[in-house]
Amino acid sequence: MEHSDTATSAAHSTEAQGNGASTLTQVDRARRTDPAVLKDLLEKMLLVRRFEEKSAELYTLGKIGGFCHLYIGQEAVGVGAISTLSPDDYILCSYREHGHALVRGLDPGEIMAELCGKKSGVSKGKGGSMHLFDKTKGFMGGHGIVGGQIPLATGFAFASKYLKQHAVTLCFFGEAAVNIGSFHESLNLAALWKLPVVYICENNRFGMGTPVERASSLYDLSGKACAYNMARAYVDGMDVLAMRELVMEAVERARGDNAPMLIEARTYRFMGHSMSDPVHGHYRTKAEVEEQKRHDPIKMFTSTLETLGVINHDDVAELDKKVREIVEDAVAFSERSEEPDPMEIDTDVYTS
Ligand SMILES: Cc1ncc(C[n+]2csc(CCOP(=O)(O)OP(=O)(O)O)c2C)c(N)n1
Repeated sequence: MEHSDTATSAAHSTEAQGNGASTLTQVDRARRTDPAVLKDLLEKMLLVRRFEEKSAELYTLGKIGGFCHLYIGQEAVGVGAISTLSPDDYILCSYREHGHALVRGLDPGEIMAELCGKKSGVSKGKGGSMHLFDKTKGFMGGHGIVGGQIPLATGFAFASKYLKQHAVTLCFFGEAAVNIGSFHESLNLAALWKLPVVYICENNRFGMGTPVERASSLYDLSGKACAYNMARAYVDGMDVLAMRELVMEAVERARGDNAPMLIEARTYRFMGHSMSDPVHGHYRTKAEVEEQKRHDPIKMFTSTLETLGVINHDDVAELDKKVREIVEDAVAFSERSEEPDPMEIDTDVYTS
């Protein structure tokens, strides 16, 4: 089958639509970005990576129950995108959301406690890995039903426009979700009603063990927006700065003109679908995963910053030490925390 990488534009053509084909390198983008921002992006990607590595360890020790989907390999997408938001904006994600929650500033200890089912977790230990929430930070989950967050995000965008809050909603989902009916219903209404929402499809190439080519008739998934007269772009999801620049533009347009957008971030998952799945399985080879790791977003970004002299080897070691300590403190906090009271099982189901 041929890759139908169409560059067809929707009627709301924007400069951003050319972004996927941009010839700018990461070094070019880094040169025009504040060094403090660059360091912050690297620190956040490192924090997510170390947190996820620790989560894998705790899962193996049986301290994390249920499902646990890691974000290793995809860090540039969440970090780049969320770095563009204001405190009043909203974020909705799939179950692969530990990284998004960390970047949004949810407390690492409370996230870890949630993964371990503890009372001090962000969802009182009753949601687990797939259901991280913090209303005070506009972090509205963590959703286990594939694509379930897409109509909810559309509703948040509708509400914030209706209430004139000027908030933007970022909605993250995997590429398998674009074949869910409510994805199409949501995009149609968001375009029709001009809602301030940016849909970010994290195309990590596999829905569990199914490669995207076996599930979607269109390989350029951003092209799905054309059916709804919506702006769209695809972007290298391994490049944190390309991600940040594109989402910044999309967020500004959403906030200013109430124009929604679909972004396809092309990325790769280095781990298995969830912790209970093999890394390679029958659907990809070890060699393929190793080849993809050459584009590790953290290694590439570190090398860019070193090339430009923004950081040196010692700075990286120091940052890494700092985030490892944050993760260790998060684990210690979780270990100290109590289990939820069984009598709490049916509280918090409905709001009063
Ligand atoms: C409606 C629904 N169908 C099936 C499942 C089972 N399931 C869980 S994850 C998954 C794959 C989703 O892949 P994708 O959307 O690409 O996200 P990724 O896991 O790659 O981040 C499936 C089919 C589900 N949770 N919900």
